[in-house]
Amino acid sequence: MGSLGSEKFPTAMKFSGGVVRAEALYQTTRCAMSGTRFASVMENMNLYRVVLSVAVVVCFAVGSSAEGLQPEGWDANLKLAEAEDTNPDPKIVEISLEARVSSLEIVPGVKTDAWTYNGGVPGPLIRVHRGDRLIVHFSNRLPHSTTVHWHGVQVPIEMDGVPGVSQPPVETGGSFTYDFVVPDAGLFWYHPHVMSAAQVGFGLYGALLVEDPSENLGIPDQLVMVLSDIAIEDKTGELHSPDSGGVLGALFGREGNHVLVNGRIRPTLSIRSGAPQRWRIVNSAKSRYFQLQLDNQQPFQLIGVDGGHLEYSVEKPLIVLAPGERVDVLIAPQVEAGKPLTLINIPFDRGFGSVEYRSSDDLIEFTGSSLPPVQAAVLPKVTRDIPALSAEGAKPVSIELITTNEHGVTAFDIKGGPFWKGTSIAASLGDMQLWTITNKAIWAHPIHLHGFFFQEVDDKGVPVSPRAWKDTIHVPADSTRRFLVKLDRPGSWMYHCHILDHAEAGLMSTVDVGNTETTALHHQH
Ligand SMILES: [Cu+2]
Repeated sequence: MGSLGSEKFPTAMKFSGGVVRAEALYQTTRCAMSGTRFASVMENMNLYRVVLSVAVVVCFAVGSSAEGLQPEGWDANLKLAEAEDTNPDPKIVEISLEARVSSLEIVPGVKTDAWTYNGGVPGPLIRVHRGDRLIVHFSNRLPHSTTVHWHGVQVPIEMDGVPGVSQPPVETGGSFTYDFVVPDAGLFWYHPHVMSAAQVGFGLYGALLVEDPSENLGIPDQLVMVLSDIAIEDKTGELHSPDSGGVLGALFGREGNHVLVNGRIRPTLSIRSGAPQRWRIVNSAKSRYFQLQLDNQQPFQLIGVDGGHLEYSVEKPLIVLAPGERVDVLIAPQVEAGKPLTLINIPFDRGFGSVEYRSSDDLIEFTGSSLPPVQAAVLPKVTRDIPALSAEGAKPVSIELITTNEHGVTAFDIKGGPFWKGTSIAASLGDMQLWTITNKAIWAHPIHLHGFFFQEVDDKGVPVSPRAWKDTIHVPADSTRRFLVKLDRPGSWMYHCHILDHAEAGLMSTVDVGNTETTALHHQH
């Protein structure tokens, strides 16, 4: 075992940064997913356009992008800065990304030396089209080494941003060029994989929006929301120490004392009541779950999750996002005159201590604009052809997430594969594996697999409905979850809890696909 890249950080955080077995195998990124089926979408859309245009005399030109219905500048209080594409080639997006400490006013009245990408929390929104090549000239001006991991993007292993596995850590003053094809549409995100609980907690995260040029839902009023939290001393603006609360803090998973949407505390948006909006949401918090509700109880139409659209859209009164997860929802918020509508976060029960004595947080306040309300907006139903993976012949892999107590120190462990003991799951290239993850802890664990999408299945191995491509799965306390995954790209791929304190307290290992020349000890059948 070699460097964990954490010497400059508190010893409590020593399990940082990833595995040290280095292997860089290359395979061109490719699209393993089938495209969205649009015929039925368009059918619904045409009906929807007619209804809308009659109701508000707004004309949607068929074949061209529709005009938004919201007032000018409606999203100004929430809009993310966008990374500038410096490459004239329409199929290449080339950007610069610098990690640096910047003084920001996150809590009103005080300055915080946050860790940022390009000076912002969150970092800039990166926008590409499916199939584009993304080139990121990354430079590190932080006082510590770092990397950039592209959460959910099916990159080749050497672009995965895990120090010691896919690349050396980028030292202070160093740089690295990430260069890969983005194969799938959806909302993804980027963050460090070195001291990730500390670095993400200090502000290092950003969204990557991958749009499908052939998609047309006819809802141009779109918000990208990066949900997070941050731990700041309110009087001084100082960041809390990443090891605050000691072992108990790590076991629970440290949550910040301020909840942020796109780096802002409780922003206000002036909107046109009843006009449909599309929200792309990522939970970038290092430990906090979000459970979203509109305080008028209006349901959301959930059309997509981590890996793009669902098999079919579903109506949800509440949206739960574990750390690392994303959703794509449609909503036509109804705002009454003089009565604001609030998007709230209801404490989600992720185990011991997570809901007791806690109240809801206000995330965004919507007020009604002077524009006339839009009546009878029918949200389009979205469908996608997602072929069901089959458990027949799949190799079973059993993972137990346990709590340990050695020498009086409580920690987490993965039975069979804690990474610092040099074990991992082995797979042959192209294997279909059926993972059974049993959580024996008193806290939930959102488990993220790098490099692949999977399908959650029931206890008979049948994909749950609606079928979805996922890369992060919520495993409640004292529960079991299963998924099927086709491991068709070589490399040593991390899987870990996305409560980043938990990952560093032991819930982190790899699945080694193909001849990675690593010490994979467990091949479970
Ligand atoms: Cu966990």
